[in-house]
Amino acid sequence: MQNEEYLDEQQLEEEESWDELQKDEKCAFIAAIVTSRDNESEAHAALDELERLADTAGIAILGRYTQRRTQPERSSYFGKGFLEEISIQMHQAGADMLIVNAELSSIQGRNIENTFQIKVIDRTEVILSIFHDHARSKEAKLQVKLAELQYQLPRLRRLWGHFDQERGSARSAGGAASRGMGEKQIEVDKRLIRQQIGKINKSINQITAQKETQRKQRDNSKKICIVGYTNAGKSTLFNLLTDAGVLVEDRLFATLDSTSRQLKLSTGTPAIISDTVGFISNLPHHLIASFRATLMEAVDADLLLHLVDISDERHEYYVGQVDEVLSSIGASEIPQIIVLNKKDLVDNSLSKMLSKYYENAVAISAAQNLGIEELLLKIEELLMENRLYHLRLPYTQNALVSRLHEIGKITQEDYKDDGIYLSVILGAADRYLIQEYVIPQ
Ligand SMILES: Nc1nc2c(ncn2[C@@H]2O[C@H](COP(=O)(O)OP(=O)(O)OP(=O)(O)O)[C@@H](O)[C@H]2O)c(=O)[nH]1
Ligand SMILES: [Mg+2]
Repeated sequence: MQNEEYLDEQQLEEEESWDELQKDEKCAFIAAIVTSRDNESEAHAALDELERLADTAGIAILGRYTQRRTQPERSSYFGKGFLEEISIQMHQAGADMLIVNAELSSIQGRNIENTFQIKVIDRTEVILSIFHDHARSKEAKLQVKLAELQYQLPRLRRLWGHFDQERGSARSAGGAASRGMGEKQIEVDKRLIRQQIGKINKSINQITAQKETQRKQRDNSKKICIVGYTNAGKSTLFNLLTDAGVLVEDRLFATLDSTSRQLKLSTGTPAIISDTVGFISNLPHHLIASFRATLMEAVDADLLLHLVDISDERHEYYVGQVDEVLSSIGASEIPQIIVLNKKDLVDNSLSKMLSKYYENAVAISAAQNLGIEELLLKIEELLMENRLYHLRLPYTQNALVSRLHEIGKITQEDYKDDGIYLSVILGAADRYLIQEYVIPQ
């Protein structure tokens, strides 16, 4: 039964209102501000990443520019002279738009477009458009739509600026009147967008509740979640471990949905492993909020496999960025294995050095099936956090003794006058059962 309060897939397709990136606009310049605090090579690496994002979004980059400034210009982000120069260069090169490596305010975007006749989009819009194109499931589509609407809401004035301009030039005497109409329209649109946001939130909450139920049903299984920077090889590893056949591609954000499968561990402990959406530095916060349901997979895990592409020289920076996202979603306390992937592409000495450098690290190649045995052993070790405990239990705790036989491995059992002496290997999750009976060593 279709509840009209909820958005269905068909509605989503019909309400396709994402027009920031037109499909025929395919050439761009990219630009960034470099401040005195920024490291030059980091700034260039960030522009490389933006170029990669643009490429994934189907935009060719014709030129890249940086401006040195102490801080961005409030009204136009870049300085006037820089924008004038860029505008000339862009027209000469036939570039359709400028991509800025930051999140622009509505005013900055409007000023750049109106004063310098440059169509401008920011990094967030590029990421949103990639998410938009890659979303397949109803859940992912809803989540992307929500992020898009939240991004558009404070920027409506800029979008309506185009409308006012057109009206103004068509009827020069009616400029003031049409500006007034634009203002009214902005109010109407804002209300409509807020309503839509409300509906989408309801639908997402419904999906979250369903997922919660599913999670509860598999509650006795250990949960492992593969996380990492986009393109690190998460889906490749997931497929290798589970034969799931998830899409693997050499492009950013190939995966937006989370997929879960059973993982067989040699101890026989039931475990569920999930592949999920990749992270990126400065992930737009609307996307983090919208993808809450998907990211819950990580928040809910007993163990994170934090995949790192060690063939990329920025790997250490990526680890920091992923940790930042993990902490922003409340997953920083979950035990992690640092999985150093793509070791087939680097020197043996580097992967060995990095395995020592990071705590709980294993070097693998998901594509070449190298190091997987060692990874599985590490997973078991961390997942179970198995430890040996020496206990003395009163005879009234007979039921607990039977329980420990079921869930742990008893290495010694002695029935003495003052109680039952047990030595038991137990996982961390069950430690609470025995805490008060542990004999201090
Ligand atoms: N050489 C090499 N390539 C790998 C390895 N693992 C993955 N790749 C390649 O890296 C690219 C990205 O792999 P994916 O598994 O799609 O990466 P992902 O982390 O799931 O990426 P997103 O879902 O886009 O965030 C693909 O071209 C893979 O073939 C590896 O061990 N060695
Ligand atoms: Mg993937």
